[in-house]
Amino acid sequence: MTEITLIGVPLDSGQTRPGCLMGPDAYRVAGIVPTLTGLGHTVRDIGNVSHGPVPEMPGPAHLVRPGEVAAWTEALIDAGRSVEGMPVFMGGDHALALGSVAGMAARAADRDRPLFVLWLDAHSDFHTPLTTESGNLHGTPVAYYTGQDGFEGFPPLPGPPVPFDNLCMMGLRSVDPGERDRLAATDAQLHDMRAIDETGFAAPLRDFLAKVAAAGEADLHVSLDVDFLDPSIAPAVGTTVPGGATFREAHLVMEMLSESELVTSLDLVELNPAMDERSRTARLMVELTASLMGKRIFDRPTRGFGYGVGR
Ligand code: 5AB
Ligand code: MN
Ligand code: MN
Ligand code: MN
Repeated sequence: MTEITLIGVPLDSGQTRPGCLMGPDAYRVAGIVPTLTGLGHTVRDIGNVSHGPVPEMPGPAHLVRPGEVAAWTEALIDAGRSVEGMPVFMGGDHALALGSVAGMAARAADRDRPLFVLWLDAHSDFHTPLTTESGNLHGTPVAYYTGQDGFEGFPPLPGPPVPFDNLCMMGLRSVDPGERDRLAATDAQLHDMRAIDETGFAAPLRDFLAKVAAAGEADLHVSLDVDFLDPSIAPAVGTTVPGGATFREAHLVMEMLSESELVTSLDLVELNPAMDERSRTARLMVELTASLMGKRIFDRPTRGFGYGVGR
């Protein structure tokens, strides 16, 4: 069983629509603590973290609250790096992943392990402060933690940048021209919905998990953006894009991740409770977290199940 640390991140400065700052409490109201303890885990909710002083930032004038995002990044690197067991970052918009992933990369390096990242999102979030048209920094975390230029004024990465070879994205269906070619030129494993329509999620996910397992002692961070899901099942997000993962597809992804026993940290991001319908999106995100943390229909072999290598 896993020691889980819930970290509330009431951050909504990565974009302009208010509401994401209620995310952590929406997960609590939707029962994330009893759901996870009911699966046999030890759960510690450390409450909501806050950030320190907001710096003056250089960079383009159209950036939305860059100083706040920089301050959050610093705070989240600190909050995550020293956690033993499994941190779950309850957002908050996706700008939280500048800090969560950078912190997890540093934590992995502290333990002499590589960090792998599974990015479940309609968007590739590969803008930099210099390429973003919207100015919304929730569209930039992947560029930050892979060490791209353009993040002047943000905290320097506290550990190694995440190598593109260790990054897998699934669910992509809204990639801006400014991110597309730069991303396609990398070694990241990019599974857009066009590809998923053809193969399903299982085959490419199995390949990625086999790669993580083959790395031996390694950490795996999963970043789950609500808009990975189809808006018909998950309406509570500012950036809905049609054609997302269905209820069963999303659960299958989580169940396979659980069976792999490889996941060491998680982001739950972009939930906007002000846009929810009777908490259904919050409850779905909690249910998906339960599937990731071992909730099963039937028990089945776990260690090495389907991935070639056990741990
Ligand atoms: B999210 C867009 N690419 O840069 C931009 O929801 C959307 O964290 C970013 O994935 C979406 O503003 C960021 C158009
Ligand atoms: Mn995102
Ligand atoms: Mn998104
Ligand atoms: Mn969004």
